[in-house]
Amino acid sequence: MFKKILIANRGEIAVRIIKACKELGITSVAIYSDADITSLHARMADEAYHIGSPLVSESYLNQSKIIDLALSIGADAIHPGYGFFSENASFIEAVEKSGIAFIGPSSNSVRMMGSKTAARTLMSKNGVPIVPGSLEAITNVDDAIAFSEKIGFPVLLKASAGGGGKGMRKVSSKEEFKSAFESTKREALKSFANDEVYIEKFIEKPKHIEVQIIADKHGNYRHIFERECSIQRRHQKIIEEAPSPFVDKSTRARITSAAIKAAKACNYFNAGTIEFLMDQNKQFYFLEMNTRIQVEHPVTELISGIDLVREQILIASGSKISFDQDDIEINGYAIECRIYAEDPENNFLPSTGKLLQYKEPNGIGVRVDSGFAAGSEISIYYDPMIAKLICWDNNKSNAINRMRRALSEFQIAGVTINNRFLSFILNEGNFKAGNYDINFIDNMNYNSLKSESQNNNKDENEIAAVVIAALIKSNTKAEAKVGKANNLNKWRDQNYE
Ligand code: MV4
Repeated sequence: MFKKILIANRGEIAVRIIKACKELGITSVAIYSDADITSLHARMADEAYHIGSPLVSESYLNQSKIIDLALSIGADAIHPGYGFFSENASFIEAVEKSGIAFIGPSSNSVRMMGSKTAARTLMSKNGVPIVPGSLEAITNVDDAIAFSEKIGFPVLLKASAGGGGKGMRKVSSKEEFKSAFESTKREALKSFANDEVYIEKFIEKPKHIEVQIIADKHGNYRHIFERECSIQRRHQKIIEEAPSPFVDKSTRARITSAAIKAAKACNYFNAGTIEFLMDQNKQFYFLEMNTRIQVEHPVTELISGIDLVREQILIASGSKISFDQDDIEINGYAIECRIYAEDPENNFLPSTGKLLQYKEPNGIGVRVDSGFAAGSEISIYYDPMIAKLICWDNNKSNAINRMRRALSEFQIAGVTINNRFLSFILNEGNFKAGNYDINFIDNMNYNSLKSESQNNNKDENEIAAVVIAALIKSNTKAEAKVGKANNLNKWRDQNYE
C-alpha cells in the first residue's frame, strides 16, 4: 500500500483526495500556487509545498517541477484529480518512467481515447454503438458531402482531437459544407494543434448520459450505474443526477454492458467514465471516454455506497476491486449542484474576491465538497466552481426538495453565487417531470428569476458582508502580512470562525 500520495491538483477535488488518504492512513501532500495560499487543500494536507506563481504553466501544469517534488519528498504515488494533468498521456508516461505510481489509467489507454476517430473505430470494432458517421478524418470534401447526403443532413463536423464541445460545427445542407469544413479545421488547428475533422450524424435533442466504470489491474471490470448530465450551459455541467430518469432497467442493462465493453477495448484500469448521447427512442451512442475521476462522481457514490477515490487508490496500488457486480444496487436518488462564483443575473460573469462569510448547509442526506473556507480568496486564475452540493434521498422528488432547502442555506458573502439560479431550475415543472434534454437551459426562460430577485435576500447578504468584514478586519491585516507563500503555516493557524 502507498505511504505518501502527492495530489497534483487544487480545490475541492484535492480536498476530496486528502480525505480518502486520511481514511487509508496515507500521508497526503498538497501543492499550491501563490493564488491558493488561502485555500483549504493547502491547509488540510499533511504536507503542503508551494509550487509557483498563479499561472498554471508555472504551478499545476509544471510537469518537471511536480515530478521532481514527488521524487524528492518520497511520494510513492501521484493523484491527478480532474483537469490539469489527469488526461495528459505524456505526463502519465513521465510518471510511469519515474517509478512513481500514477493513480489512474495507463498512458496507453489515455492516448487511445484521446483521438475521437481512433476511439470510434475501436468502439465499433468492439460492439459499442457509435453515432453514425465517418471513422476516419475527412480528406476529400466532395466525398465528405456525398457521405453526409447518404447519412442525411444535418451533420456535425467534429475535430478528432476535440472534446468537451470545442471544435464542433453543425452543417444543415451541402451548400454550407465547404466553408464550415474549412473553419472547423482552422479552429481545430488553433485549439488542438491538429486539424483532423470527421463527420457525425447530428442527433436531435439528445440526453447526455454517462456510465461510471472501475477496473483493476487483474482484469476485473465493474460498472457503477449511470449518471444524468443533460443540465448544462455552454458545455459546463451544472446539475447531475444518479440514476438517470430516462434509463429503465433494460436500457440500463444495455448501456452498462456497452460501457464495460468500451473499458475492455482499451485495456482500461482505474476509474473511468463512458459518455453517451441518448436519442428520443432511447438509442444510445458512444461519445467519448473520460479517463479520470469526474467532478460529478459523488452522485454515484451516494447511490451505490462505493468510495470511488478510495477504490482508485487501492486499484493503483495493485489491489483487486473489493466487490462483485451483483453486490451493488441503486439505493435512492442523488443530485449534485455545482456552486459557481458567478452572477446568473449578469450574464454569468465570474465573481472574484474574498469569502467574507462562508457557511455550508448540512443535515441528513446533504454533502458538500468544497475547496474553500471563510477567508479564502476566489481568484481569476482558476475555475469559478467553489463547491459541490450533493443531496441524497429515497426518490427524485424528495431529493429535489432537500436540495432546494440546502441551496437556500448556503451563506456566502464576498462573492456572488448561482444558488438561486440552481434552485429555479430544480423547481421547473419539466425538470421535475424528467422532461428535458441537453438544450434545457438554453430554452429556459429565467426572466422571472431576475424579477423575483429584486426583493430577495441579496440585501441581507450585503449587510452580513459588512458585519463580517468588520469582524475579521484584524485577521485580514494579519493575512496581508502572511500573504506570502512561505508563511502558509501562519495562515493555517488563523481561526476564522
Ligand atoms: C453531439 C451532439 C449531437 N449530435 N454529437 C458536445 C460535447 C462533445 N463531447 C459532444 N457534444 C455533442 N455531440 C452528435 N452527433 C450534441 C453535442 C452537445 C452536447 C453533448 C453533451 C452534453 C452537452 C452538449 C451540448 C451541446 C452539444
